[in-house]
Amino acid sequence: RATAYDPGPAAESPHLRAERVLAANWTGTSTVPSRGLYPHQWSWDSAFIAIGLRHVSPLRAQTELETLLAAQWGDGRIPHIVFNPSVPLDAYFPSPDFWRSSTAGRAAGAPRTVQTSGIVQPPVHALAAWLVHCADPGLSRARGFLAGVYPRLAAWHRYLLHRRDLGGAGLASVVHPWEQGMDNSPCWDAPLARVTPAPARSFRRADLDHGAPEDRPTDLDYGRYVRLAADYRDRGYRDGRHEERGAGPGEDQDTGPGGRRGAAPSGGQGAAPDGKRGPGPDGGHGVGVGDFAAEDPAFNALLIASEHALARIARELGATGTARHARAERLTRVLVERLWDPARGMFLCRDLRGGGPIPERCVSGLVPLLLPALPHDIAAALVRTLGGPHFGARLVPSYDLRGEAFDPHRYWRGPAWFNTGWLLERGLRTHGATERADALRDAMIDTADASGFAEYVDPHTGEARGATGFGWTAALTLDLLA
Ligand code: 9WN
Repeated sequence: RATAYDPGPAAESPHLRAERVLAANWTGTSTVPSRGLYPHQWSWDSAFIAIGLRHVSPLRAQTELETLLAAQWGDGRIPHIVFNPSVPLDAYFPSPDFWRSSTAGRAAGAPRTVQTSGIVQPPVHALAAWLVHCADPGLSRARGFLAGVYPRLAAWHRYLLHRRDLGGAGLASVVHPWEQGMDNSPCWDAPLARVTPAPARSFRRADLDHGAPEDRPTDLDYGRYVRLAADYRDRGYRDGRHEERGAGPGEDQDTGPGGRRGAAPSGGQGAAPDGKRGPGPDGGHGVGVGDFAAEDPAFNALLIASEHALARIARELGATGTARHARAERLTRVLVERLWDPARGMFLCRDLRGGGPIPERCVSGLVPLLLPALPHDIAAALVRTLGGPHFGARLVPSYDLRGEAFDPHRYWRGPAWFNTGWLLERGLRTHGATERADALRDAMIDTADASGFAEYVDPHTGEARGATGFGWTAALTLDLLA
């Protein structure tokens, strides 16, 4: 009932509605992406959620990241899902009994007490940690937030840059479409076509209890996701190329006070004595190597952005951060050399299992706009591509508006998502396209609120698809409003 102090719904703002979503999705130690569809903690969701949550409660935002990092594996990987033991097993597939992290992942240092998946997601975490710190440096220092997370974030980057350098050029690879986070993107159609799907009767898709089949990946996609994940699990979550020789170079000087190198749970990552990388691309099927391996521009751009953030964190902790900034700049150059496609004016994914560059325009190929050290001509080309015929909608589609596989409703095959929109808004601002950034920000705030904070929307009409009350949509709206 309205009182003098409660003026009622008319006075409610998008800010309050977004806050309410985050409150409803908060479990006490972290935030679920969606109460129905995704009832556990997801890795890159938590990073985006923390970025928004810092405007509501810096303490909750710090806790969000600390909870995730507490489930880190000994080899440095941050698992893509941390399971909530009080949620029934059949609420989400694949469940902990599929991943079997504490047994199958033992050699890789999976935690014993918490159940997780064994794959990873894009490394937004150091960027999130830095932004969360900046929201309330006093609280952060009083709690020792950065000193606590720094060694784990450093071990995470080390894992990606060494164990996951499957192409040998210095970039991190993903070994499953779920790792890149844009599961059924048309970029993955060709590499996935080589994967023999697990039989449909061997698993039950819990996602279809909550999502419309036409908004979700197909059964055939799922068969392939299951096959790849089961194969990786059955290899003990080992990462191939670098496994036998240990994870490489000693470039992590910026540990900062209290930042012990390799302070993540032990997993035996000895540095290669010579500090050099292994031989060039082998396109290979060496020991412990699976059927899917790819270099993705968004995954690597986020790693680079996070490496810049880690440099700032190191500086705050008393080190110089110089080596990390230099590494981020070097990786930016490698990203351009390896994945830039001048003809299309965007970055492409690279299929490491023999296919080379993947000639599909996916939103992932625009995300490097985020990087401050991107050469000017490349940033300018990306801005043009973003406004051109392939991506020029009010909200940025996840895939080429003119592409053969474009579908405005199906997940990562066309709908606009708010995390990629948020990254591109930052990218436009970073490279001086302020009006474009403002227009995108306004469109995202309006659509997020009007759609009930949808998981994704039709890029033309803004119509809600997937889940509503979605964590990162609400969180990033709060950040855009701040
Ligand atoms: C598999 C949680 C996650 C996001 C991903 C998104 C979707 C999961 C699924 O949901 O993936 O990880 O079950 O479809 O594609 O980006 O992190 O929100």
